[in-house]
Amino acid sequence: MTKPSAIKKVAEHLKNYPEAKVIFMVGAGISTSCGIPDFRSPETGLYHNLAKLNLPFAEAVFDVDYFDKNPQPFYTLARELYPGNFKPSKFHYLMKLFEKNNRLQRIYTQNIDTLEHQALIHESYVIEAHGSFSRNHCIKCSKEYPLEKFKSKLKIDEIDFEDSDRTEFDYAKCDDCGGLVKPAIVFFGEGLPSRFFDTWEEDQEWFLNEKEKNHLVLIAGTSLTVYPFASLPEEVPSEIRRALINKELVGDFKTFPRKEDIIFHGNVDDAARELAAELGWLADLEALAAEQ
Ligand code: CNA
Repeated sequence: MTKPSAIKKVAEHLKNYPEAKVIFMVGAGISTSCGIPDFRSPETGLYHNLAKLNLPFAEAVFDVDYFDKNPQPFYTLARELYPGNFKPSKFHYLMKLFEKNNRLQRIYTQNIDTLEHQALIHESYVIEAHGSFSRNHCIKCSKEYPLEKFKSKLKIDEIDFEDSDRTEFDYAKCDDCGGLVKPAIVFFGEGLPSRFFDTWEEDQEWFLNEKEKNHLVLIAGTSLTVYPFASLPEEVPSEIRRALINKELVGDFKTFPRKEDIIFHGNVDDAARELAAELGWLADLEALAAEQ
């Protein structure tokens, strides 16, 4: 008898426990098929491509002090990543189907591309742990800066992808104090939104109060290297089953694997198709992907 594939195991769990819901914890790997590079994939990752921006170190693009001195690399990157340029992946639509079928508890995302929103997942389910482009503030006095005005500074309509690192920008500056303005994306050294911590606390209690329902945590498309997000999987109570869908083995799945962990080594969209098929949602998945 052949062993069931990892995705079949996830499907079996969800079929065996019809009241079980899923908490997703996701990262840049669920958006690479949309054309948005992740950070760390060799050759194609953003950090590889940032070399052309002459940064002193790759992470400087998300460093407030560096941004204050030279906002050009962040503007270049923000213009490429800005919401509206990309469509959700099959994996985003799979998460939408978990919502539609009343099997979704939460999505913790490290992504700043707002593709969960574009896949029409209700905002109450989505925790944008690293912020988003939906608001902008002065880095000196915190005064809010109008969204459309900031977008116009990025010159999104004038993208010349051939020469995207050469554009001179007219940087957005605060009307009150003249400080530089940046989107509400969490830079290195900045705190995560309080909603991230508050909701995770609630969800941990929810797990414990409803243990017998056998809820599931599904972690996908992340290298689990950016903290505190990367510690979420190890904080999942030991009674709750975890599954990893990723091209490589990462984080707590590597260092402290649990006996019941389910590991799918591969592409998130392939996993999405297989899981949708197992759960009888494939036609819905194809329809959602075709709509956009
Ligand atoms: P990362 O460190 O780049 O890791 C991505 C992980 O996903 C790696 O383990 C890859 O092997 C894996 N992966 C990539 N593509 C696929 C695929 N198609 N199928 C399966 N696995 C895949 O990214 P993390 O999200 O872990 O790092 C956190 C950073 C990345 C956050 O601060 C984000 O803001 C930041 N980021 C976000 C975006 C976005 O919003 N789309 C893009 C790039 C970086």
